[in-house]
Amino acid sequence: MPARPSFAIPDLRGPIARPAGRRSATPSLGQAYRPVDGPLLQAPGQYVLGVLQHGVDSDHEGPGPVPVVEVPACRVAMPVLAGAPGREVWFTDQPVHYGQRHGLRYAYRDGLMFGVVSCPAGEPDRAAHDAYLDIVRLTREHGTGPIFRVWNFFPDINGEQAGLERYRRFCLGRYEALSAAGYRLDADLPAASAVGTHGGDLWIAFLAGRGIFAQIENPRQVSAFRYPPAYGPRSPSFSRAIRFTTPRQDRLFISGTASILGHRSHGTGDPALQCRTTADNLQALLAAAGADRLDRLGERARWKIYLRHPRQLEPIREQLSTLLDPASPCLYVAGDICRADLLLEIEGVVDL
Ligand code: 3EB
Repeated sequence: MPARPSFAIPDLRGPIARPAGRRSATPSLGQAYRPVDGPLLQAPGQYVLGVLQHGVDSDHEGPGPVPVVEVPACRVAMPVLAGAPGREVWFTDQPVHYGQRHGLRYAYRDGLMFGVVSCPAGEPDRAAHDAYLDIVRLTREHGTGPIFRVWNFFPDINGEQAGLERYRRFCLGRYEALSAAGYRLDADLPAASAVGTHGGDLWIAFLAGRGIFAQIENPRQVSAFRYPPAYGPRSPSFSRAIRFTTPRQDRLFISGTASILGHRSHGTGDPALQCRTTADNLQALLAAAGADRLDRLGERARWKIYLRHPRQLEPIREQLSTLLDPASPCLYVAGDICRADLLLEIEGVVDL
């Protein structure tokens, strides 16, 4: 089991891209769950940054349902189970430039970037390391702010490989890349989700932008970047939530949140207890961010719920309908949570 990765680690230390000079205000950022077979945009004056597409059988399948070729789209094999339509669209209020570089597809406008990268997932540590370095390079070249929200998807996340769980290998590569890039654990880490798919490549989607960032940790949970070594040779490099503030908006990006108290999984084998604990964790995080209560956020919140066992959909959905505000859109998808004993994980975006 390597405590260190087998690859060379370049030194990318330096400021997290804050170039001098006059700049335009960061454009506004919008998010919506849209039907897979309908138009991407909802209204005039909206411009698509990118798409997180659930509910495809494989990322190698056919031309697929994303109609606009240059739009960065993360297409992952995670069946849509219920709730809101299965295509998460990120958009802005200014026309964007679409580009492609080192296998990354991105959309960029005035310091704001959404991007997607995929690569073979055979060695998750190396794949994560290289993908994160490419993302850091691209954002620095464009002078965006830091990466503040990341989605990580790859197959067989709980499988063992040469004596180390694939998720822990992924964490190793991500840690080495972000620390080489000068991201400080207790200040700069993005909000994240890391979920297992049913096949295909490693997919990483990210948002980076210029604005004011606040890292928010959960008082009920040990920060993931401080988990003890029992959970892997390098701890998971993410913040529990990032508050992103620009002159035009104030948003809370909530990482995948699960039934963990301190650093321990809680309610192993008990989906009802895991639901309550996860909701309590979300509630504590919202309180730490000064947000309203979970059960009265209405359309100011949008949630995505990852379920390990699709057969547990109905009881979990029924229970969450009493814990989350029914007016908050919820998308349920199938995915493997990155600890083998966890049954669900909930991520969200909240307008403050
Ligand atoms: C946890 O809290 C549960 O490795 O990026 C949730 C969100 C989890 C993100 C990640 C992992 C990650 O440790 C798992």
